[in-house]
Amino acid sequence: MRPPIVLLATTAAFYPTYAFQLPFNLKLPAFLSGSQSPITVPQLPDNATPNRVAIIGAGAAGSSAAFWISKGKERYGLDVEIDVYDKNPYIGGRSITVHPYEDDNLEPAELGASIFIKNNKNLWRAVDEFGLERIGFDEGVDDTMGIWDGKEFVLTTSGGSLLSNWLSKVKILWRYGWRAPTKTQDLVNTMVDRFLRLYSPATPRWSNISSAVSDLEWTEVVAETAAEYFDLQNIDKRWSRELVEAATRVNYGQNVDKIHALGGLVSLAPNGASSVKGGNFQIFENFIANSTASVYLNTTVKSISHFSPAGPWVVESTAFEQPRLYRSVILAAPFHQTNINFKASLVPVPEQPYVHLHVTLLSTSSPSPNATYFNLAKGSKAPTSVLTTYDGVRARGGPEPEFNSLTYHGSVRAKDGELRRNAQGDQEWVVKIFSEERVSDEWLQKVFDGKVGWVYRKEWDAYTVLSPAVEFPPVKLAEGLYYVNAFEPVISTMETETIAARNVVDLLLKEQYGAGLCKSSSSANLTEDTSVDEDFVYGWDCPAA
Ligand SMILES: Cc1cc2nc3c(=O)[nH]c(=O)nc-3n(C[C@H](O)[C@H](O)[C@H](O)COP(=O)(O)OP(=O)(O)OC[C@H]3O[C@@H](n4cnc5c(N)ncnc54)[C@H](O)[C@@H]3O)c2cc1C
Ligand SMILES: *[C@@H]1O[C@H](CO)[C@@H](O)[C@H](O)[C@H]1NC(C)=O
Ligand SMILES: *[C@@H]1O[C@H](CO)[C@@H](O)[C@H](O)[C@H]1NC(C)=O
Ligand SMILES: *[C@@H]1O[C@H](CO)[C@@H](O)[C@H](O)[C@H]1NC(C)=O
Ligand SMILES: *[C@@H]1O[C@H](CO)[C@@H](O)[C@H](O)[C@H]1NC(C)=O
Ligand SMILES: CC(=O)N[C@H]1CO[C@H](CO)[C@@H](O)[C@@H]1O
Repeated sequence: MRPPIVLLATTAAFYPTYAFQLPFNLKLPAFLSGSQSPITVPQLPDNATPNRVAIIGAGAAGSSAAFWISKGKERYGLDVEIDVYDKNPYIGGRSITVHPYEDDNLEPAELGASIFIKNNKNLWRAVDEFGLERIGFDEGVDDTMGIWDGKEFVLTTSGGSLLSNWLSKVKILWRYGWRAPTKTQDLVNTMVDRFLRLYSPATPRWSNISSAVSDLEWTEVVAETAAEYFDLQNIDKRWSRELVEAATRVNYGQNVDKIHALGGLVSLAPNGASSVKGGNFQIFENFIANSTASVYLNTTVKSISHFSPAGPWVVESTAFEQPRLYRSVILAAPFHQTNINFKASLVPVPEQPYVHLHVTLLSTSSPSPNATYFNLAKGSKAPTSVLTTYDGVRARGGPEPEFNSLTYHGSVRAKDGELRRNAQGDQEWVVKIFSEERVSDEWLQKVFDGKVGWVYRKEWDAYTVLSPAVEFPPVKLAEGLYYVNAFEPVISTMETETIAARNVVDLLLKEQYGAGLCKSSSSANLTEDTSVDEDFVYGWDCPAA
């Protein structure tokens, strides 16, 4: 029987269209690549199901998916075309920078995802392989950190922020005793050890998230709140309600009695946090550049339909006048935010709330925030990293902190390192504020003593609300349709998105091509192999066959 596709193909409905070829196959719609219309090359598909994969989203998940498919292609000698779509005009999604004063000559600041750690082996490896440069997150900032409860600082430390070096703060130990930090460090280490299984030759592979969570022995820590978990470990409540909460609020905008314990532990892990000089998005640009994907930016995918129960997928986007056919589709964006009209029967994806976050970047010539605002004595210096706890409200009925975090991030500098001075000849610092509500210009002038230079605001649906959970979104929405961001309710980071993408690609290559990411991926019994190289990163490297 002739596949129905041929009938439609003769109506010219599914001719592929090739637009302008730019570096790394960057294809922009015609209105971006000059006034010329895209050149249409009519070409009948040689069979009903073209060897083509659509990836929707060019953030950490989608860009790495393109990279992983290319790795698998190379290893198996597969012939697979890859199209990546993103509605944004840039690669990186929630990873993007802005330049102070929108001046490209100035060192940019991260507007979204900022930090990753050495144990984030995909990102770490990518930075090395792609010749990018890492910088310490708080490099050159000699700051003091305070935990603000809306009325007073429940804790202040000097020399480094909680973000990068939380445990080495002697004052923290004094306040909470030795046991809480030591025990917490053990719990974080255990979580990290389990996480590292994801890079081993015997990494878990999953077709549903519960199975991944169970393989990583995380079932318990995603099913209870951080508060419950730390209480069960007999850890001082003040420690979890103040210090752990400062970490969960700056990392995930959520309190310890709401966020799951894994979210709490991950928030405490950033020891030695790094960023990429010039912007983390460059990792994702390089994933794409080092793949064989064609990229369609500023292109919205409008609908996805199933051609016939066993036939190809039909993807309608703003890049092409005609829909394009695919053998498989990888959805690498939060399902409910895509506004894609799915005209097919899918495994239902439960509604997933995201934290709506206001990010305010600004420059100020005030070397520290207004001490009076923080009820400090006149003449004293307020901390330059202000984290927050909700415990003032919860336990003492006090006022709510007006922001989640307020952190200084070094001086405004030119790319050559030279300090930029404002019209008064003063140097300025870059400050980042995370808040649930918009912070007004008046508020900024008050908190920075009237010395505010540039201000930039952005609202994000930043990350999943990490509620305790025993059920997760489906990874496979239908035959040939895969969903990377199903992993986000477990944990939402750039790194875990690259891991979730790797898993989906492994699954897709297996199911659709009888292949995989690594040729030797089926070899069992590697768990026992303790001789595995520390530097081995599954996917980048493959176990010896
Ligand atoms: C302020 C902030 C701070 C953060 N801090 C950190 C941090 O320090 N470290 C860390 O690891 N993570 C951090 N995160 C989380 C991190 O950004 C995310 O976990 C990660 O970037 C998600 O990547 P993704 O590719 O899954 O999704 P996204 O980056 O959101 O990519 C999805 C892409 O899909 C595109 N898209 C959606 N619908 C369509 C459509 N219909 N057609 C075409 N394209 C579509 C979108 O335009 C988007 O570019 C932070 C996030 C925010 C917002
Ligand atoms: C999830 O996957 C595991 C093994 O991979 C399987 O045993 C289990 O039945 C799956 N659960 C669901 C709900 O599909
Ligand atoms: C993106 O495309 C739209 C039309 O779909 C156009 O109006 C807009 O200017 C483009 N954006 C950029 C940044 O080029
Ligand atoms: C500092 O904060 C206090 C209290 O909010 C406010 O009254 C004062 O005006 C601020 N100082 C400056 C210089 O803005
Ligand atoms: C794995 O180990 C078990 C027992 O240790 C053995 O029976 C089995 O054959 C091994 N499998 C492979 C693929 O080596
Ligand atoms: C698919 C692809 O382009 N892969 C290349 C990525 O970069 C490495 C080294 O730079 C090349 O060896 C691959 O061929």
